[in-house]
Amino acid sequence: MIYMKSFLNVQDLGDLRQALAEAQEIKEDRYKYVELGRNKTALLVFFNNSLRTRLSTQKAALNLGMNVIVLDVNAGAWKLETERGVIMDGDKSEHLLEAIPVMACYCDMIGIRSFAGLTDREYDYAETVYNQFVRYSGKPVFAMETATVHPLQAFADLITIEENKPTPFPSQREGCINVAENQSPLLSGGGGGRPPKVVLTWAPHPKSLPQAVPNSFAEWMNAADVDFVVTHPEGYELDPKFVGNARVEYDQKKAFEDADFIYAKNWSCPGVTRPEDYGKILHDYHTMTNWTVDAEHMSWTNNAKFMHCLPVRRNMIVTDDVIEAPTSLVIPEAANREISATVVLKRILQGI
Ligand code: AN0
Ligand code: CP
Repeated sequence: MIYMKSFLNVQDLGDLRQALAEAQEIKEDRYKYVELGRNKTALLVFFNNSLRTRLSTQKAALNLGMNVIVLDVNAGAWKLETERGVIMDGDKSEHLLEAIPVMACYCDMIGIRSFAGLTDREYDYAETVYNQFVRYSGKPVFAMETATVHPLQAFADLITIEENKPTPFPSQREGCINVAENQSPLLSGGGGGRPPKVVLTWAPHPKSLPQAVPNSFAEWMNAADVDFVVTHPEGYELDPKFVGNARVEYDQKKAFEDADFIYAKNWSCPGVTRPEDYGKILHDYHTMTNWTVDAEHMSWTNNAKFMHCLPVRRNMIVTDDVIEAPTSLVIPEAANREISATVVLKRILQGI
């Protein structure tokens, strides 16, 4: 069992099968550890908007018997300066370097949502804001989407894929001797059928969005037992730190062939192959609508399930019919955010 002081990357959770077993345990009884968090307080700090992360992480803390404080930095707190050395004569009244140790006085762990600025790649990819919380709070810290990662989302996505992957083909099942009859759905299939084919596809969007969701999704899929393919227009190559040796296929149709899961997401230029364009939209989105996931795209797949982390812009990322189809997993995926957060906060509590 790995006790966590920081939750940012997939390695922070240790063995993924163990983590999935814990997710299954929480799913069977989400209040199993309700005594663990008694008189412990989680502080959730939001520098950016949120619906799912805000609600599911609060619910997770309540499942564990904790108290929760939510701080919306832009709605009532002093505006915070995050860079050291600046003369603070603008609209920012307080520096993060005082605010962090003060916030840490009132809680036992801190969750942080702080999106990429998308102007300074080095600043974003150094996780400058998150790391200041780690360094100056002295408390366990976890990411609720930081500049480059969204691990609570990726963990929920992995749980969702495990729960919905196709059952092994009969011939393979016969040949399989490793899968116990009573094995949990979250862990089944390991010794049996082929790994599911999971495709991360870029899709158009009118605004510049961070790379945190695709970065974490790629990182987690690389660590999981799946056949993982990434597809996007040229110029949107993800950072090698996250995409690793994953297969990249620029032809979206080819990528979709035989897919069991289509995971759609927009992201702005990661600045890997085009450093000067970091954080930018590379083409007018009106010219990229052939990347929108519609019924024809889904017809290229192996009756794939559709996934998106939400919030999603309909008829931009995905058409109404695809997101409303029985093969759409967007709601169970969001529901699993409560499960992933409960496992992560439980691990942190066990280490305090
Ligand atoms: C954010 C993003 O793309 O990172 C949050 C996703 C969970 N999305 C938007 O800002 C629309
Ligand atoms: N998927 C996700 O993190 O949603 P929110 O931005 O609403 O929290």
